[in-house]
Amino acid sequence: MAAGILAGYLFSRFDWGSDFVVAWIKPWGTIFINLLKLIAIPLIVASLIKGVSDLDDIRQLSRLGTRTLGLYIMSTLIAVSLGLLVVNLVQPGSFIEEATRSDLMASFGVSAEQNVGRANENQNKGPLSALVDVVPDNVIGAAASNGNMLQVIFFVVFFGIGLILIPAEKSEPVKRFFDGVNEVVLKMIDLIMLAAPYGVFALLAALVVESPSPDVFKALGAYALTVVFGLAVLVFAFYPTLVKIFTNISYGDFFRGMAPAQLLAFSTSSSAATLPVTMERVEEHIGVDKDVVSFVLPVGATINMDGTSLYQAVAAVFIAQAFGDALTIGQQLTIVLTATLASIGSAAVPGAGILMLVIVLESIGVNPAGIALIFAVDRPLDMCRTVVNVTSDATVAILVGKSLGKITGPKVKDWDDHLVERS
Ligand code: DAS
Repeated sequence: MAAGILAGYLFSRFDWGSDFVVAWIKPWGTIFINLLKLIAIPLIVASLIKGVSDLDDIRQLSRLGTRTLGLYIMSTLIAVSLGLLVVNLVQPGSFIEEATRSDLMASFGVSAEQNVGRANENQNKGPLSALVDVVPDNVIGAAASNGNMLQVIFFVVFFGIGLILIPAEKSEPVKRFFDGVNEVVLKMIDLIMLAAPYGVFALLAALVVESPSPDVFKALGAYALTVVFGLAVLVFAFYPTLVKIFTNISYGDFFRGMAPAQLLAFSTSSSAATLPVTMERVEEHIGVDKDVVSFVLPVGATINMDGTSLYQAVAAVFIAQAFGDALTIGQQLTIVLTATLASIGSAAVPGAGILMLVIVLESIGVNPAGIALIFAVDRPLDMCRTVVNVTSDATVAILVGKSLGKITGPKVKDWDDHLVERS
């Protein structure tokens, strides 16, 4: 990140520097963004179909499953809505001055006509036009054309519903196939993310050379603070208050119980890597029974990412603002849907959130190349949103445990290392 900014600054000191960066360095950033856009559709197909079939397995677990699912989806919707609230209040994209905005749009190949055209197009249709636009008449065409991500999502969810309605002996091979496809796509993502430092370097060097004004970096700072503020409200206010109200577990006990898992989530940026510690903390130090913990938390690590969904809502609106694209209410409601679906589909690994952001941006017709704007600050934000993801999973496990009468209070190890209730 810093190297990219420094390189851009140094090259811009020479009259040949800008041309050199645009000709020989920026293309590597474009290639990196294209790779992210390339993997977006395979990722949404594989992860959503896996997500829908996972949801089906959860639904079948009667009370435990339906409560878990209901709370996870509710908390994600609240997180996305909070994200939209804070980003519309702070308006971090407005820190970019008009002169810089046109440089930025030129650098990312975004045309003002594109924004106006889409806005007019939306205005000229009837009240149900948004619903009609979601249903594709040709899924390959929808996948091929930009901005029709919602139509791809509609087909994939429809396919998933068909999958869970056929007899198990017929759906199992299909589920296994898509599990395999999901693994392959995740491996491709690992390879793409290896190129991330080089892609970010190239993108930032080009950004400094093509729109050198400091207000871009001021806007980036405002964006990062907006995300962190939203995440902090969730971790330090929303979740502990829910736990206090419904289980009477104090803030102190909640954070003493969760802190080791939250710190590991922060340092690894991976809910999956943190899962074993989250389970141990919720079971032994908060006191939720094993059968609830061993179901709710692994499911949460797979399909529940409140921090990621808040981040995607803020990032999508910020990028649109940076490109001078005032999103309609319909587009912002689309963000609620796609950010919720994207967080269900996101893998619990570092960087998954920014990948799924491509889906959210394409669903509202905002140029996904805009993620190059925010890539520079994504790593620290990934660490923060993973803490929220883990805390949200633990909160739902505690609430589900309480609702089933399966919280026995924090346990401690007695003299012969057995777990006993704390007296
Ligand atoms: N790092 C992901 C996780 O493990 C979250 C993200 O990328 O948004 O939860």
